[in-house]
Amino acid sequence: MGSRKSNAGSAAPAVLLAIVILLLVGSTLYFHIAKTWWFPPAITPVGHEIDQQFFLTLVVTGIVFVLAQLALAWMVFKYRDHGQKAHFTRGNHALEVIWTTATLVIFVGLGALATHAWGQVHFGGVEPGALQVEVTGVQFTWTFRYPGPDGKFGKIVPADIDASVGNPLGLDPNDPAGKDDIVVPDLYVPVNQQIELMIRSQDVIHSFFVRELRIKQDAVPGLIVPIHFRVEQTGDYEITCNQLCGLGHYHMHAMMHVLSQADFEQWEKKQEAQNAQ
Ligand SMILES: [Cu+2]
Repeated sequence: MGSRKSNAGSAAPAVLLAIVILLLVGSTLYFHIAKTWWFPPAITPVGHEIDQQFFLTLVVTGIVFVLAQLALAWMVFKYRDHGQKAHFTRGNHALEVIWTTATLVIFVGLGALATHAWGQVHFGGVEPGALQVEVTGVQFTWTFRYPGPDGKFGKIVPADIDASVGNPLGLDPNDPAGKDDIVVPDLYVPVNQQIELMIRSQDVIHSFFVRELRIKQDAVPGLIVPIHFRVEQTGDYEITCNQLCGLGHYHMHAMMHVLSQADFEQWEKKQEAQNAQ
C-alpha cells in the first residue's frame, strides 16, 4: 500500500501561480514607486508632516508586503504537488508570538509617531490673528461667511434661511453684527496666515475635503467643528464633499482661492463695498 506513488502532479500550475504572484508584486511596486495616480503635493506644513508619516507607513508595510508575497510564491512552488502525502501540522507557537508582537509594535509605533501631526490639526490652539471663516454645507452646495469689518458674525435664525431671496444662511436682518457679513460661494484665504474654519451643516452630514490641505472634516448638523491650517503657496484648489450626502453629492463642490495678502485685502474690500450698496 504505502509505497505506491499515485497522481504525481505537474509543476505547471504551481509555477504559473508563483509567476502571477510575482507579477502582482512587481506591478504594485511599480505604481507606488512611479507615483502613477498619486495625490497632489501638500500645501501646508502639517500636510508635509502627514505625507512623511504616510510615506513611512507605506515603506514599512511595503517591505512586509513584498517579503510575505515573495515567501508565498516560493512556498507555492516548493510545496507543489509531487504526489507526496500531505501531513498535518499544528503550526509554530514561537513564530505566532513573534509576528503578532512585531505587528503590534509596528502598528502602535506608527500610531504614536503620527500623534504629533494629528494633534496639531485637532488639538493645537489657534494663533491670535487667525482669519475666521464659517463654512456651511447644505445639499448640495458650500457657503462661506466672513465676519466683515466689525469682526463679528451676525446671528443666524433658521426660520430666515431662504436661498431664493439671497439669504442661504438665515442671517437675522435685525442683528447689526450681520449687516456687514460677507457670504460667498467660494473660499478666499490669504497665503501664509493661519485660517480657522468653523464647519457647519444645515441638513445632513457633509464632509469638507481639500486634497492639498490633507484635511477632511465632517460637517455635522448641530455642531460647529473648528479646523485650522496655514497655506504656503497661492493657487486654486478644489473643495469637495466627502460624505455621500444625497443624489447631488457628486456635484457638491466649491473652490478655495489662496491669494497673496494684498490680493486678499483687495478682494475683501470689494466684497465690503458690495455689501454697503
Ligand atoms: Cu455633501
